[in-house]
Amino acid sequence: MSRVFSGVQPTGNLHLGNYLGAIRHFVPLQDSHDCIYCVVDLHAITQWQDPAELRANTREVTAAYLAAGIDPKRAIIFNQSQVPEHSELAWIFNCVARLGWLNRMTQFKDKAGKDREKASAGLYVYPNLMAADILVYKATHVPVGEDQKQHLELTRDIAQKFNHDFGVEFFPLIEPLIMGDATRVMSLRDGAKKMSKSDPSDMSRITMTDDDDALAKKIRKAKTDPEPLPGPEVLDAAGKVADEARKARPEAYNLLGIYGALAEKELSTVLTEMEGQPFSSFKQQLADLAIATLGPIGGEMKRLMADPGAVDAVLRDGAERARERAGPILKECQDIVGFLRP
Ligand code: AQP
Repeated sequence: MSRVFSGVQPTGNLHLGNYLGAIRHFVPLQDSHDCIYCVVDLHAITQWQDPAELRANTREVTAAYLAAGIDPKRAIIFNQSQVPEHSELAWIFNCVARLGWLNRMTQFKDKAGKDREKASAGLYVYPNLMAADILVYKATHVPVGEDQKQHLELTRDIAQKFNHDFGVEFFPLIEPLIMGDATRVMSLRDGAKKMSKSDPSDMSRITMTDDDDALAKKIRKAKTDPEPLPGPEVLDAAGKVADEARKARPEAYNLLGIYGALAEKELSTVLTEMEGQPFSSFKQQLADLAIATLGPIGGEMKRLMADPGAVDAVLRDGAERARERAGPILKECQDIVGFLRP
């Protein structure tokens, strides 16, 4: 059975993009794969985190996994810092990856901003730790949002260089699993920017714990344009919206994509249903749908977060099972590198 690994950072404000781009896809994979889902707290501290909030956010992501339908008996759920094999393999990868490769990573440029000198060294080598997260389990399939594609390519490069340098076929070459239409959910305030935890405006994102009123309000106030909704004629032969059409109406296509993802309908179907409608009536339907689909998940998350002991027990059990898998792979890797294990 092939192995899946993915992770979400406990950096607060877990949002619809994290859900539609990643967490939602984790659930059905449990039926066909050996699944390992991590709360990546080591990644989170590449930028400043308040310690008490980090602990609370770690439980929040765990609660989101559980509320979305991940079964902790079948899949492994744990937090990264409790499985030290991740950091140990990451150090080896720091010595495999080339500076030139890291210099090309757009996420570092985005997150470091203008004052790169002040970014942490951890933020710079983040992709090496991400490669270690995946390869310490020899996972082959990685469900992530489209924004993580470049990091997955780097993971392949690291695996390939390691195998080549040491003359082995040890690490597998991974396959990104980027699924569904709404793989990149955009901000509700600016359709050119991705929905993100760190956007200063709470109105830019739908968070997974928003209550019905907040969901309705955020959708009602989402930025739009004055035109009625387009119909299926905007789709090209491959069933996609051409880049130019999307650029002309980014907010409209973002909301239509969200609707399709939540309703589990193809974009062509959504366009046929909504063609010619004004945003006011479409937004009402989207708000009703969001309340029906996301509301119960948010409610279950709140219930779980009120019982931290139960959430922690899931993480403890998961870390133990994760170490059972990662330990032998790391040891074999150390033998290949030439570390003496007396
Ligand atoms: N807007 C998005 N659309 C689709 N997928 C998204 N993901 C994140 N934003 C979107 C996917 O969510 C998973 C977990 O992401 P992460 O916790 O590692 O955080 P991130 O990728 O850095 O993005 P965030 O949540 O928006 O945080 P900030 O504000 O810090 O950049 C990943 O699979 C990611 O692809």
